[in-house]
Amino acid sequence: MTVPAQADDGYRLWLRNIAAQTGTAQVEVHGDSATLRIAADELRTGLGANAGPVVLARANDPSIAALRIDVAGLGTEGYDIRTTQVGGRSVILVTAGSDIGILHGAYALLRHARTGSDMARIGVRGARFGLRMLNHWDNLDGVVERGYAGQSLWDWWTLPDVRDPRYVDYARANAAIGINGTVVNNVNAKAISLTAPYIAKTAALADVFRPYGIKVYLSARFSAPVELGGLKTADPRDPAVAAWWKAKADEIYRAIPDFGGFLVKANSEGQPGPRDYGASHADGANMLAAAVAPHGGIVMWRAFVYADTDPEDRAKQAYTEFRPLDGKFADNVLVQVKNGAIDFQPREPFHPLFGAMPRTPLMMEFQITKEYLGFATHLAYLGPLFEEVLDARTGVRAGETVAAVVDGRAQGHALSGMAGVANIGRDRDWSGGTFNQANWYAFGRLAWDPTLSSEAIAREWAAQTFGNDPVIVETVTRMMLRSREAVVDYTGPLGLAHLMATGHHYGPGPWVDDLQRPEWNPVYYHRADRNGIGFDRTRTGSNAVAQYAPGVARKLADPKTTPLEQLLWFHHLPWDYRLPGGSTLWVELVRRYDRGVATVDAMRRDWASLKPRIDEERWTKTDSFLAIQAREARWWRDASLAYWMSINRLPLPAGSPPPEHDLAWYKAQRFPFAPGNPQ
Ligand code: GCW
Repeated sequence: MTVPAQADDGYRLWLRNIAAQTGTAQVEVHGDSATLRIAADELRTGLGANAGPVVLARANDPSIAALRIDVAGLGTEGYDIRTTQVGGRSVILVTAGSDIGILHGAYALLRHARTGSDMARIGVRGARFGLRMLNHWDNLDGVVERGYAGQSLWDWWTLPDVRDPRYVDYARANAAIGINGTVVNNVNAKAISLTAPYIAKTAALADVFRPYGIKVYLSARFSAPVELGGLKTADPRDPAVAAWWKAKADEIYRAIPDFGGFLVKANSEGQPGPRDYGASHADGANMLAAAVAPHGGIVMWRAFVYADTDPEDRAKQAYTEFRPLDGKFADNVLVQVKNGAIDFQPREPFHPLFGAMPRTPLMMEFQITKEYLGFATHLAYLGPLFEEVLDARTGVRAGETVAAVVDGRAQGHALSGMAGVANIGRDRDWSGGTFNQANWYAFGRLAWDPTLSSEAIAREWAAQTFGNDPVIVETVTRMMLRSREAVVDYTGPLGLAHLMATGHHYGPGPWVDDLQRPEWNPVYYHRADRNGIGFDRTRTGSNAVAQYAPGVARKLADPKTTPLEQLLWFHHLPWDYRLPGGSTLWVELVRRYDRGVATVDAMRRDWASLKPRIDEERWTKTDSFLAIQAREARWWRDASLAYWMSINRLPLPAGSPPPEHDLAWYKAQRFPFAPGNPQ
């Protein structure tokens, strides 16, 4: 019987050391820098004495130059790890073209030690995406929009004087999974972030992150020249506006010489932008890009736009607006596109812009925080969601995947990247629950290497988080791999989406039909009536399918060739529509709701079986969370079915239990202080 892991509050994330029991490793460093010192310290304390000796040296260091290790193909952050002879003895050599590359190599070595995998298999690794970025939706008052792990980690009030040691631990955790950038303030930005006192605060964070290879970026409020500069306009074509931004960029770079650049949410959900002046998104992005270009900065311009005045299917609007701008963006601009065309739903087809703007680097935006997947309490491992999108075939060029579009090499783009909306807060365990840490982890690992499987990532995370006990790793991995599909099943199966309650987005609200903007209402998305359900996005409806490449569009235009998982996303079908297996749409819908509930029950049983093997604190918290999830999965299922039945008047298939309450009860539920919804 394995001894249960020691007391653990989850603070250490994937950096739990095994060295305590076995002494420290022998590590020899050639050269000196803050980064190399970190790499050496991490290995000394993190590797057991049985490992090593380890040598850290740049490939051109005289001590190893004779080995002629070719690091040219590794990029500025990649590494080479090998067992070889240095100075007459056999060592594990971690080398790279840069100190940051060596640091990434050191973390890779630690990961292999902690997961018990074969050192010989580490080899040579370069990052596939250049920008691997967290987006913090953190407000300056400490509230995190869609954050469920407590207050913002950044204590803006005491910065820049107080450099909370947690900032260092944040950088360590991120560097260990390859993250190299962080946007520290919300995309719903306040101009005050660009004032001198706040620049100084951000500069303090940048100082802490720098040796870990992590750059800081800021969300920029487009109207800042008016709000801070007293100008009459923020029109990007106005020379005074451009000059204001240029001076602002110069000011920022004086404080933060390696400042990364700006992220912008423009003309979306009430944010100001170039469209306010009749200028295009390209005009806006290029004006900002010109301000940061002399310093090597970049602009990430979000494509998440939909207008309240536009009657077009919301799923089509970003494509309609951005595709004509392909080729019009400056070289240091990336267009940041959410994984799907609506909004981080538990499942969405990949965004049709991927593949459709070959002359523009497109940055992937995922949501790591679980706004639509049960907040912090539901166990939903997002690895399979990320993987599904990255692996999707665009149909534009032979074999092209979304990951290949984002990587941009085929198009010769110098920039590439992936952003994840962070799930990090001041909670002791950072992410509001142990399993949420896995989503942060999986995001980082896939941004480094999108060919990794979500299963492999789950395994390595489980081993580092709970210890390398095969029973734990097997059971935890099984729970994780089923979990996201369970959420899809009990919240919106068969391609249904956007059925949540208003504002806070907590719990079901498929009946909501009274919000000001049509596309804010769940009824807009499911279109259920007496006869059928689903959004017709074929030629007879919004024709959103035509935004995909012809081969993909053809498949999606026919319900028979549309994957069941996306059926009602693209089609409005009768309740008695026959599915390939022979059952009706209604029966299959109910079956999936039931399956979602049953999967959560199975996850609970799995977790219960691990009680003797997992430390008390983390076991109990997850156990309580699973109890919440089991209750809320039933609530989602029951409320949704009560509502669908009020519309279609169909009975439940035999064996499927009736909803616990009547529809009026579900409609009457209110959640005034649900988290993550800034007031
Ligand atoms: O998912 C929606 C969220 C908003 C968010 C917006 C966005 C930051 O509900 O809270 O605003 O997306 O991505 O801009």
